Amino acid sequence: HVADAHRTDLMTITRFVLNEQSKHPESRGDFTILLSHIVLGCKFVCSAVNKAGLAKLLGLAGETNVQGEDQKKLDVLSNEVFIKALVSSGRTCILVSEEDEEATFVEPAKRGKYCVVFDPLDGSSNIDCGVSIGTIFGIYMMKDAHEPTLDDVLQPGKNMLAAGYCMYGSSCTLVLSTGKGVNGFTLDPSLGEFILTHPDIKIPKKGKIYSVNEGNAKNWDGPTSKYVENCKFPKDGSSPKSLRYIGSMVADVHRTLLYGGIFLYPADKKSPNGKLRVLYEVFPMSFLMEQAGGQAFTGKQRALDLVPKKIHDRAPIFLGSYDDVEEIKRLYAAEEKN
Ligand code: P6P
Repeated sequence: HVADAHRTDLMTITRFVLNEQSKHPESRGDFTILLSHIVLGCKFVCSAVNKAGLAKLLGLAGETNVQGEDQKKLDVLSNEVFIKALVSSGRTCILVSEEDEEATFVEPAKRGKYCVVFDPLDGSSNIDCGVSIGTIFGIYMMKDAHEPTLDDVLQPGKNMLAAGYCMYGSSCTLVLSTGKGVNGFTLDPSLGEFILTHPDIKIPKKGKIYSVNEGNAKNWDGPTSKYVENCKFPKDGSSPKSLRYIGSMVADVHRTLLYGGIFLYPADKKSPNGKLRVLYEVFPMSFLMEQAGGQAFTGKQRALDLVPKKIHDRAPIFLGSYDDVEEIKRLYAAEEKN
């Protein structure tokens, strides 16, 4: 029935968000305008990533072009596209990007009330071998109408108004939540529109897959080691879980969201706060997981309750199916007691 709807009643992401926003009588369309600029950035990156394979011929990003000029690397190019799109939307006041050491404060003339945190091209080290990569983003409302400061983006993830990712893989899929569930949209290149293809995504309560970089096992703490051991040698006689690890967060999280299971990037002796960044990796993915009926845990607390101190803070993360994350919470709680 989605195919039929696609044929005649095009539910584009813009229409979908307009419908959702129209339920807020006070909304003036600012959020819809902001989102349409994020969508524009995703369409651009999708096109650039798909051409990346031909880069040598076309002299596109990351290569030297026919004039021998160094083209920008895709992640740098993507960052510039998103910064420009977000500033030109006239709806943002602060931008935090994985690519930029400092936050971008939008000039007063173009300022709006939203703060956007994003990783323009997460997993970009995987581009050359064709593995799916993605853009991850989260949206806060500035704390109150004043001169914007970093405090406006150092908010707990639970304060986010929306979060999402766009995965550049065999198809270009944008997964979004504005706090009322999770919906997935697939880019129809012939229309240049994202069409609703995955309405109201719910993650299975329990999964059969665990997703972690086993290469770090030497450095894991007790609870993580015990949890992974239980995945491989279940004590209750159930069948072992399968290991699936792509090493590109958007791809691993997208599979977890659709198939169920758990994604882990734990702390370890080398990196006591894990590797993944709080604002634009941990928070958006945790927001989506909770909205889809799953949960997200840092080893100490609910991930969305964390209050970042710096814009590039890292945190350990365990996210996915409700029951699977519950299991790791039990192991950390037991460790607390000892
Ligand atoms: P590791 C990619 O570099 C990334 O930031 C995430 O997309 C991915 O989940 C993680 O790092 C992979 O890290 O240490 O397993 O290679």
